[in-house]
Amino acid sequence: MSSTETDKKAILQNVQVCVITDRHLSRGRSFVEVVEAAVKGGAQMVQFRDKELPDGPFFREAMKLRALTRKSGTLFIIDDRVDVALSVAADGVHLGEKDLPIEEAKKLVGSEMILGVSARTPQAAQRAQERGAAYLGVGAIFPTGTKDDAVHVGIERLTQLRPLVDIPILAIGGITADNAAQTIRAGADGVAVISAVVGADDVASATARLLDRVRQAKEATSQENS
Ligand code: TZP
Ligand code: MG
Repeated sequence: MSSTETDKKAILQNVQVCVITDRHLSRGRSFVEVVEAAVKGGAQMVQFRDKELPDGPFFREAMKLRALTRKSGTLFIIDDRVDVALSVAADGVHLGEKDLPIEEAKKLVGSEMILGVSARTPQAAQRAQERGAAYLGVGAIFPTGTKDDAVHVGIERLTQLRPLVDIPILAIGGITADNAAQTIRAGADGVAVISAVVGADDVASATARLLDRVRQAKEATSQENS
């Protein structure tokens, strides 16, 4: 394993907050502005997600975000687009049910790139891990208006999936600073959020507040378990 690969995997084990972009919820702020603020607030992972930009503009935006996340040492993940993840040398790519199958993506990206996979069921979670997923996104934990086709699975799903895999689980869907601790207590290692952060008045403070809640909950859970 190269040292960058080791660093990447080490950061991944400790991701507490992943901020995901959304053009419609950003209140006119650019992707760069939102991501800069999220990084300032302490997000350890950023996912560039946009379902509308054509290839060229998506690539150029991804290049800008790659440059700034490289400077801060923040993990940079691209949603859906394996090709763009490769061309901008992202740290990883996130795949959902309707995206390229994990084993096909793995053939393209090799072992250096982090593969994040959305999983809702025990079968999907175990399969994803077996096929090389490095982390899971599990949700929607709470109801959300951000993703039209999100299925609300409830917080118990985290407790059900936790013992089945040993890769990090990021809870997603309707997560806020007020309910984030519950997801950690239920078994998540960290949270992935859109509206609670990118739609906030102050993106950096919203990120920092969320991070604080996750950190406290993780400390409390690890003390209880020791
Ligand atoms: N996948 C499952 S729920 C969701 C995604 C992308 C939306 C999360 O957005 P929010 O605003 O944090 O609920
Ligand atoms: Mg997808």
